[in-house]
Amino acid sequence: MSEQEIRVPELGGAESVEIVGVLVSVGDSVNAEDPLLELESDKATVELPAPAAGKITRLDVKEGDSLKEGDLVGMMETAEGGGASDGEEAQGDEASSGTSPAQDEEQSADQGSEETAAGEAETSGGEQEIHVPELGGAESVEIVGVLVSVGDSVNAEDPLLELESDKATVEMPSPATGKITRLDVKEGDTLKEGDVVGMLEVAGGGSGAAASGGQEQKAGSKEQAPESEQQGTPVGASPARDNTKSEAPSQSAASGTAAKPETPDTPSGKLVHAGPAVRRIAREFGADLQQIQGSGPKGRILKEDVQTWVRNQLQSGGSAPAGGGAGIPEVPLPDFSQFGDVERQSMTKIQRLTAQGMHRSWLNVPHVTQFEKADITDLEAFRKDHKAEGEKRGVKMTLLPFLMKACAHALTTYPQFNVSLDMANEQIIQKHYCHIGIAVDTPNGLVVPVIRDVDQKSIWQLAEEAQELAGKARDKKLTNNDMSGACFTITSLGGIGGTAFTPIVNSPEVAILGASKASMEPFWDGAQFQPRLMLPLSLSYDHRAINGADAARFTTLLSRVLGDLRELLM
Ligand code: CAO
Repeated sequence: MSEQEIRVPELGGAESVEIVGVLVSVGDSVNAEDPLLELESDKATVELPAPAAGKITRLDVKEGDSLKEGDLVGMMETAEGGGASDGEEAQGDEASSGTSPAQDEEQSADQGSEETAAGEAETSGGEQEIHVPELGGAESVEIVGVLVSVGDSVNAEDPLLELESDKATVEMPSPATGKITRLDVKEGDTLKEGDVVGMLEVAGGGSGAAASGGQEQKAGSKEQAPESEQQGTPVGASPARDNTKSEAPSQSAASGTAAKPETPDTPSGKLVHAGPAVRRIAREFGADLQQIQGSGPKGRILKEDVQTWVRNQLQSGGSAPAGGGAGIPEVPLPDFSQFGDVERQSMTKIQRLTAQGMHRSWLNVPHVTQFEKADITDLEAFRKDHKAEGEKRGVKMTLLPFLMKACAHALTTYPQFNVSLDMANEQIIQKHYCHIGIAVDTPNGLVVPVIRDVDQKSIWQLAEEAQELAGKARDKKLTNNDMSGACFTITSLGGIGGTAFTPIVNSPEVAILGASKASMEPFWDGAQFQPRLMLPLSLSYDHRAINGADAARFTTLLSRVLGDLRELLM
C-alpha cells in the first residue's frame, strides 16, 4: 500500500472550475478513472477521475470550492504499483461505494482486459488504430460526415471524419499516411476522446510494438480498459482506448454508451444513470433527473429524455422548470405542402444548439435594449490611415478591434456589466477578467469565438486575433476552448447593413453590444450641420443585473471612446 495525492489534472483550457458535486467520501474504494468530483467550468461539466484504484483516505475539498489545475483534492491509498490493476481491491467494496450496475459492468469489463492492456502499444504489423484525438474540452462529438471508405489511401492530416461538438464542427485528421483497413463508425455515432474509429495500414511499415492477441484475449470486454498511468489524465477525458473493443465498436458509440458516465446522485442517495453532459442540460433546464425515466441501456437517461421531460412539462402546464416558459403553447405547424412545394432539412448541431440557447435566454432574461450613436468620423480616418500598415502586417484593420477595446474599457469602468447571475444561490458572480466573444456568421451557423484579456491587448493584437478566430470559425476549426469564457459579446452587422437591432443576451453573460452600419448623417454642431459618420449601437442587457441608467452610462461611454480614442488614456 502506498499513499498517493489526488490532484486536479489538465483542465482543457479552463482557468478554474467549481466543484458541483463530491461523488465519494473518505473510506470509499474506487477504481482507476471512477469519477470523484463533478466540476463545472464556464462551458462544461466534467468529472475528475480517480488517478488509480484504491481507497480515499482524505478529502480536502467540498461542493462550491473553486479549483485550479494542480490543486490538491485529497489523498488515496493505492495498492503496490497502483494503477488500473488495483481494480480487484476496489471491486470488493463496490456495494458500499454505491457504484451503478453499468459501472459494475464496466469494472468487470475493465478487469477482464487490464492485464493484457498493460504495456501494449497501439499498432500491430503496420496497422495502427485511429483514435479520436483531444477534443478541446468537448465531452463528446457526433459524426456528421464520414469522409473516407475502407480501402482509401490517405495522407497524414487528411480529414477522415467531420465531427460536431456542442459548439463547432471540426474535421478529424488522419494520424498518418496509409490505407484505411477498417472503419468502425458511421454517421450519427457519438464519439469521445480516445475512441477507436478504425484501423489504418501505415505506409512504410507500422509504428511501435505489436499488440498481437489483444483483441482475442479481450473478447467480451464491452468498454475500454482504463489507462494505467496514475496522473495526467485530463479532467473528464475518457480513458484511452486499447485493443479491448472487440464487440461491434460502433454500437457503444451509436447508443451513446460512455466509458464512465454513471454516478450516484448523492443528495438523495438514489442512483441516477446519466452522463455529465446530460446532467448539465438537466441543470440548465431545472429538470429533476430523479423524475425522468431513462430510455438508454439499463435505464440510462439520455439528452432526449431530458428534452422530452421538459417538453411534457411545458405542454402540461405543470410545475415550471427553472428554464422558464412553462405553459407556453407550441406553435402548431400546418401542412405547408398544401400551399406549394416544400422540403425538410435536418438542422445542424450548431443550429440546434443556437436555437436552444437563444430560446433559453429569451425566456429567462428580461431583455432591454439601449440605443446610441457614436460619431466615428475621426476613428474611421485613423483606421484608414492604418489600413496600409495592416496590409503589410497581413491584418485587415476593421472597426471591430476598436469596438472590442472600447467595450473592454466600458466593462472595466462599469464592472456590473462583467457579471453572471447565480439565481439559484441568489449571488452575483463578479469576473475580474475581460474576455469578449465575437459573433461570427458562418455557412454552418452562428458561432462565438472568444478573445481573452481584451483590456490588455493592443488594437493590432485584437485585429489579428479576431481575424484568426473568424477564419477558424469559417474553416470549422474552432475548439471548445476558443469559444469558452466570454464575459460579454459583440455582434457586428455593420459590414452587412441595417440601422439598429435588438441582440439577444448570450446568457449567462448579462449584456451584448450590437453594431449596425455606420452612415453619414447631418450633425448639428451648434452653429451648422456637419456631415459626420455615425455608428448605431444597440446594447441589450439583462435587466435583473443592470438597470437602465447604467446601460445609458455604458453606451454613452462607448460613444465617447469611439468618438475620441484619447478617452482610453483617461
Ligand atoms: N459600419 C460600416 N462599415 C463597417 C462596419 C460598420 N459598423 N463594420 C464593419 N464595416 C466594414 C469593415 O470596416 C470592412 O470594410 P473595409 O473592407 O473597408 O475595411 C467591411 O465592413 C467588412 O468587414 P468584415 O465583416 O469583414 O469585418 P468585421 O471585422 O467588421 O467583422 C465579423 C468581422 C466576424 C464580426 C463579421 O464578419 C461577421 O461575421 N458579422 C456577422 C455577425 C452576426 O451574424 N451577428 C448576428 C448575431 S445574432 O444572429
